[in-house]
Amino acid sequence: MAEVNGRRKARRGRKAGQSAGRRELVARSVHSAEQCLRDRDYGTAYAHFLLVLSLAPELKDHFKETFQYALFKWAEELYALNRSQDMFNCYEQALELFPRDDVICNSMGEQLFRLGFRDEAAGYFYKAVRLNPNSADARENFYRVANWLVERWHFVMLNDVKRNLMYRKAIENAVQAGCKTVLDIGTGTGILSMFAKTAGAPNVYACELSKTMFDLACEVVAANHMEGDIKLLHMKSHDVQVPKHIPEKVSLVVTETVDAGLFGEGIVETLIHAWKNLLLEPKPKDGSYEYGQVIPAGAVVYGMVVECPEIRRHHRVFVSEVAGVNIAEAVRFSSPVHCSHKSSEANEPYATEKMSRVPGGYKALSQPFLALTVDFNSLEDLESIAAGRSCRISVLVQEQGQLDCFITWFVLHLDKEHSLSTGPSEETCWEQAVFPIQNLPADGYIVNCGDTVVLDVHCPDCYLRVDLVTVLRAVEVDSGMSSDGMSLENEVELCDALASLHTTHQDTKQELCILEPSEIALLNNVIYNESFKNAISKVLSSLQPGMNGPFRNANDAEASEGHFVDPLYILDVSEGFSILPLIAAKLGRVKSYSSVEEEQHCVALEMLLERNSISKDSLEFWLPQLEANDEVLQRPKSDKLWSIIILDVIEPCGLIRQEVMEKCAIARCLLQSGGKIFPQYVVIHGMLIESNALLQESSVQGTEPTLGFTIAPSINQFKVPVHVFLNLATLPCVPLSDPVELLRLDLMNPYSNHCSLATEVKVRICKSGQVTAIPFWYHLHLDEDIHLDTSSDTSHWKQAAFVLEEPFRVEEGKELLLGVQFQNSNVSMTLRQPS
Ligand code: 44T
Repeated sequence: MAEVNGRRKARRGRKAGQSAGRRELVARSVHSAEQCLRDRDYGTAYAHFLLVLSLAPELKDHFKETFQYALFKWAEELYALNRSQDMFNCYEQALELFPRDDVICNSMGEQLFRLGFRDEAAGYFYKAVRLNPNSADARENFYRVANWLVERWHFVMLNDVKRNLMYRKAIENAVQAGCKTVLDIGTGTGILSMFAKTAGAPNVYACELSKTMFDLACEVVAANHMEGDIKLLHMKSHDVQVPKHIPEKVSLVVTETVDAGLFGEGIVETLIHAWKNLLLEPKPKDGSYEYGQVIPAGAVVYGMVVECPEIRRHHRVFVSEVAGVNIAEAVRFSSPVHCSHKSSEANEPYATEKMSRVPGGYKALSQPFLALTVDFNSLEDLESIAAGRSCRISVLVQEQGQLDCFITWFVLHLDKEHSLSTGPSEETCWEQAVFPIQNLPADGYIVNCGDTVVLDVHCPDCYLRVDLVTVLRAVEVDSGMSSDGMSLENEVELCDALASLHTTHQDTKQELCILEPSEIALLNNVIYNESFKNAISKVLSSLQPGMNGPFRNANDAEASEGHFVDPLYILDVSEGFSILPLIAAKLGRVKSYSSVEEEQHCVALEMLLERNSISKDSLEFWLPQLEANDEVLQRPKSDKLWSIIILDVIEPCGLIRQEVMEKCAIARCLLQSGGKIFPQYVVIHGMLIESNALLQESSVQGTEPTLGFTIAPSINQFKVPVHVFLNLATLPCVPLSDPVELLRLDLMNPYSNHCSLATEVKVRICKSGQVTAIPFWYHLHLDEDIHLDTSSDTSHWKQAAFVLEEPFRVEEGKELLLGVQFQNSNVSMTLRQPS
């Protein structure tokens, strides 16, 4: 016994000694950590804190914020050193210590996001919001990724009763006709699988490649008490193996892995793989055994030749001069959505638009033509498409107009009785694929009645492509070219050769510069560029008292004065391609700094400089001169200040750019006396509307549209309050108030905005109804007289809308109070009755 006690004592003594040692180690480490923080040695400080908090968890509360500070500082350094793996390891260690800390979670998400790991980032933002629903940062971050993880069309499709009914009927018919085993490829929220199960299919499998959608499907299936009935797999169908993942080949594949261009989600490869590996043999002639089949059974793609000014101004630079700068010859601007038979894979094959909602509308120049048919139940047919089967089609022009684009849509034949059309004049949630036409000679776009447009339809990399081959003019056809015995085929080849001769000849001198559609719209926007030119000249003349009247060219200025004159400095920090520095340089005695980043943008600006005989010295590229991209806002030279700083305040999607007020605060300190920030102030405008269309895109509207299944609560977790990229001019809605000014952001005095503002404005109701959303747009005031309206029909900006959590009933003639909050560049709104 004595011995046992002795041993216990010894252990206790050792323990006491250990704990004293531990205390001392902790104290020393705390001391070192704090010293390192003072020395800005964040890596070592972080390591010391890690040790402290592992040894003494009771200190976690006390040191939480200091620990976070050390972690974030060290993470920044690791990021700058390109040691992102080390950075993530630090975050993971930190989260082991503080598993329920929303700030660390959110910060981890931000790091993942900026390195491109969006799925993972979303998980952390989501967790941060759950841990602390009041964290505005985490919420905004979550909204940003939610938009990307669960695309808004999921809501639209789930709300589309016609589509849901059609799929349900087709699946019921197939199951009742004997399909026992079903595989749902790209299950999304699992709705088609649930149709199959409810129709009586004994074995239902489903696969989904997106982790977020797979998790959602699991939740939805459980919410509908079918978790034992549907086997969900988080994988691409191509990786599904029999019997490893599913025990048997299936008799029915259901899928809706189609995009606006039909093939863009890879349905051709998906079904080739399924026919070879996952489906029973196709239907035998005598129907004697259980066979495999696919819903949809097939599809027919239709096309049309279209005139559409809105698509034209986004995909083709058609102005030859921009506020005094000639852009006609030196550079060939082109949209990334390319529609020529020489198109390379780097190009996007098509844009998508809901043609019924394109501002300014469109005009059909031809009848719809059949472009392609595909039988999803025929492996042979699928393989011929994958092999690049191409089809040359001649389309008769029936209306005079401009050849702006081809559009395509399709009819999805689910089975013999049920089909869905995605056509432009259909009541459908679908967009159409748009193939803009570009690079014709300026006079080549006009087509007349009787002309023939020759095009190729094919599917080279499993994306549908429609390429213009040539236009046969009615006069040429009439004058016997096709009646001299030459077949159309040969004739077209001839034209083809001529056409490509024509373009290669053009290519030799011009520099190619590929611009985003919104950048093209900006170049075409005369009002935007002229407004900037006028506002810039006003500031310049106020700062150069000697220079009255029209400005002289930079060269004249130097020549006439005969000695070195100090130029005025102008900085343009617009995102993407901007020609404003050239417009400014052309005004004379100016040194313009452009912050374009892409090589092709720099080259284009240099070519335009030369072409416009502007002195080379008057344009500088700003970013390459700086050590880091986030240091754009500095003095032009150590002893100089800027006369004008142009900030890009609004994103093309209609939101205020992140950190713009912070940028303003810095910019303000870099301005010479009398210098200006453009825009000087921004006024946010908005109005109350009732819009069912916006609601449909915003969240699943109960169980009715999903035919009784409970899907809404799960997917609506990904609902976001602010919708972007709207065309307000064509959004189906009823205005319930006049437009009102909501908030003024003063960029010349950014401190008064403090990055966070809140006001309440009175709104008069002009029509009774349910307010569902508040669209908003901006007036950018370059000065007191000149402003740009982001909702105008020449704008390269789209609009945004704040969708209310619940519709708000309003009565005509009454007044309401609309609260507007602006924080960290995010706008939110609340509506209430005046008390
Ligand atoms: N867009 C429609 C596409 N998937 C619709 O991860 C229509 C767009 C649209 N899973 C406006 C309106 C509309 N194996 O969750 C996705 C995707 C998944 C697969 C497993 C595969 N081989 C695939 C391929 C895709 O399937 C789901 C649906 S795909 C797209 C559907 C309202 N803008």
